[in-house]
Amino acid sequence: MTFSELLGLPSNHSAHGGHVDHLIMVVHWFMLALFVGWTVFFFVCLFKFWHKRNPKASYDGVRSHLSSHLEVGVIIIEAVLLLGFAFPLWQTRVDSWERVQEMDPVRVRVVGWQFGWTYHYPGLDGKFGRTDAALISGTNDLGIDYTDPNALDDYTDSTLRLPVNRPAVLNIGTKDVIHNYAIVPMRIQQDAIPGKEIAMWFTPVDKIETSVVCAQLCGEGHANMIGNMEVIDEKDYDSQATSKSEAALKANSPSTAPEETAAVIR
Ligand SMILES: [Cu+2]
Repeated sequence: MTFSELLGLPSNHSAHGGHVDHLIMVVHWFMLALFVGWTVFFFVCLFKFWHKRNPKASYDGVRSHLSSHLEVGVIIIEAVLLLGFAFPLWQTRVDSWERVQEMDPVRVRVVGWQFGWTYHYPGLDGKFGRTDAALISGTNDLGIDYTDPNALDDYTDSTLRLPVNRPAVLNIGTKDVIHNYAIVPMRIQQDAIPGKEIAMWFTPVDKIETSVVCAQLCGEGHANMIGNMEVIDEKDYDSQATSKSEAALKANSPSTAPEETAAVIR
């Protein structure tokens, strides 16, 4: 049994997740050491300061410097955790942004709402169409502006589909309140802030079907914000993306279906 299984964490399926698990493991061993240490200290105090052994209160207090040394020891270990593990992990994440751009990542906009997630794919042109909250309607739940040429081949989905072993950049946003988009098996999550789009990225390394959740209490239906995620073969992903994008282009192009497009814009 691995340490993450012992903690009840689902298995990791992303390229960077092993480092996150390692940090979680180190922190837990440290907490265990603190727990054992403080428990021993507690019982030593019970024994040493037992009222029968000390009928009269001491007004001198503690003379030894042991507790100071222990405190300094704890500070050193915490500093090692922060500077030796947490900062480098964060630095690798932040510094990899430029590198990820050069690796032809898959891009998806993730839009949270009360209570679910909708995905906006850029289509074959790789460019997201403009969106405007004023355009949100019963038939256009993300407010995509179909007068923007980049929007014509965009499509939306309620399932997140990504190709395996290719970096994915997800832009996290929300239509209403603050949510938090979390994919625990990918060891990644990001707050969804109204009016902002914040990118997060990771590389799925296994073909799996799993779920995403909202990790920020956002209302009475918060617990319903479980969404599906599928990591599939790059070939399957490409053929799916192509057919959906082509279908969207056909449906949204003004030349082929002017009435329908007008209805969508309205
Ligand atoms: Cu939520």
